[in-house]
Amino acid sequence: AKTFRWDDPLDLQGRLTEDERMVAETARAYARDALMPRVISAFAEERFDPEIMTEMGELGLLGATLPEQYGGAGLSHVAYGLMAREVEAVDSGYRSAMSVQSSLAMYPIYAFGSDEQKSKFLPEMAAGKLIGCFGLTEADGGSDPASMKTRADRVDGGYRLNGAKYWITNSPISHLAVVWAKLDGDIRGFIVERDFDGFSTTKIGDKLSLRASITGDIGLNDVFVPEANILPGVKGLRGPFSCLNKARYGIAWGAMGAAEFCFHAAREYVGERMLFGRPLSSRQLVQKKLADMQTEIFLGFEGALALGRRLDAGDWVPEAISMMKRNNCGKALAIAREARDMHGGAGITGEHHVMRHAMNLETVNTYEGAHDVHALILGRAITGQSAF
Ligand code: TGC
Ligand code: FAD
Repeated sequence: AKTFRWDDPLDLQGRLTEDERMVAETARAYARDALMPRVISAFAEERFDPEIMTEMGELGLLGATLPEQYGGAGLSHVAYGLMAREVEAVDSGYRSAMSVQSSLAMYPIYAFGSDEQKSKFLPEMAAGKLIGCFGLTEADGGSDPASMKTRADRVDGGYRLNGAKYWITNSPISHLAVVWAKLDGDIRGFIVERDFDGFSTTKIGDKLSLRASITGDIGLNDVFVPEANILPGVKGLRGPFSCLNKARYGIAWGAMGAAEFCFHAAREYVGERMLFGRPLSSRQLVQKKLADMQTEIFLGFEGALALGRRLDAGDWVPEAISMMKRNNCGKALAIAREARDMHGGAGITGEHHVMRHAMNLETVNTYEGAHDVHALILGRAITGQSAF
């Protein structure tokens, strides 16, 4: 007779292809062996080791869904999601670095760039030798990117960019930034390289979340961007949102990876913790918490898997991505907080990792479209009325 697997109750593993299982195994081994030993000190010191990018590149974790010609491996969206699950089980900040490089910096160059731009940037980005960042958000209102003030003006041979971006993952260590700016009233994408005059980045300090990921601003002070560096293939908000679709989908998997780590940690802890003469795991209240966590995590993975298969079939709508990004981030955050509680005082230490996950997931629930913003995207689709 079949036995119930508490750690894979709906047989997720059994519905992956051989390639997907191999990718997940590679990502898991890297995450556990190379990322986990670094994370406590990186979080404490607000440090991101840039060599993580070249390590990920060597393992094929960057731009993996893109064709081989551009350094990718033509992998499925499901494989990409599985990588996010494994990396975020260690830290949301490391998954951020991977998401930004693959979905927000490489993808727009691949989807909307010229052949020259693709050949010049993508292979080195896939290798992690060139680090990219994505500049959409501005300080005056991240949820409303259409109100951006950063602008581009036409000049001889190219464009002149002025403005500022805020909350940009990896900007201080990036070699290039995909910057979104208004040109003649239309939002356009520009590849701004580190050595362009007038381009600057500063690290944002004192974050209490995602401390193992570097976040910064971008200053654009009369930056000349040559004609060769505008993304020719897209105009309007569809440009940045096409990238966000990919990244939000990956986050739906990643957030659940963090929650899954917390679930395993809580299960182990309560199994060993003796109180009132019995292990905590023998208590009804505690068992209910574990059952709730398990249920939400595996429903979340089911939704992410179903969505990934739709993306692979090229048959999907953005609202479905909003649903899974929103649900999985909100549920993961609640699970991480619950796991912290179940660890008692020990839960606040770095050693048990659960509080770090909860702190990180506060950001994950906000960036790439805040929890309530995705509710409004769904609400608009359900009612036909915009409540933004
Ligand atoms: P709206 O009128 O809805 O749309 C304007 C135009 O954009 C098109 N569009 C999309 N296209 C493709 N995919 C999508 N998901 C799209 N959503 C919208 C739409 O078709 C329309 O095109 P057109 O041709 O008709 O003009 O625009 P709105 O201004 O009303 O937007 C509302 C809202 C709230 C949905 C939107 O602005 C939003 O999603 N806000 C959240 C902003 C956000 O997600 N920012 C993320 C910044 S990047 C980031 O956080 C990276 S963190 C990375 C990490 O470290 O992991
Ligand atoms: P606001 O837009 O000011 O929202 C504040 C609150 O208001 C939220 O709760 C929101 O849900 C709510 N709200 C907004 N509109 C409405 C409404 N109409 N009705 C009701 N409630 C509403 N951006 C990038 O471009 N690139 C990056 O690489 C990047 N990395 C990031 C890394 C970190 C660590 C963080 C924290 C953010 C990052 N962001 C990045 C920015 C991120 O996308 C924004 O923080 C996010 O979109 C929310 O914008 P905001 O912070 O300005 O909040």
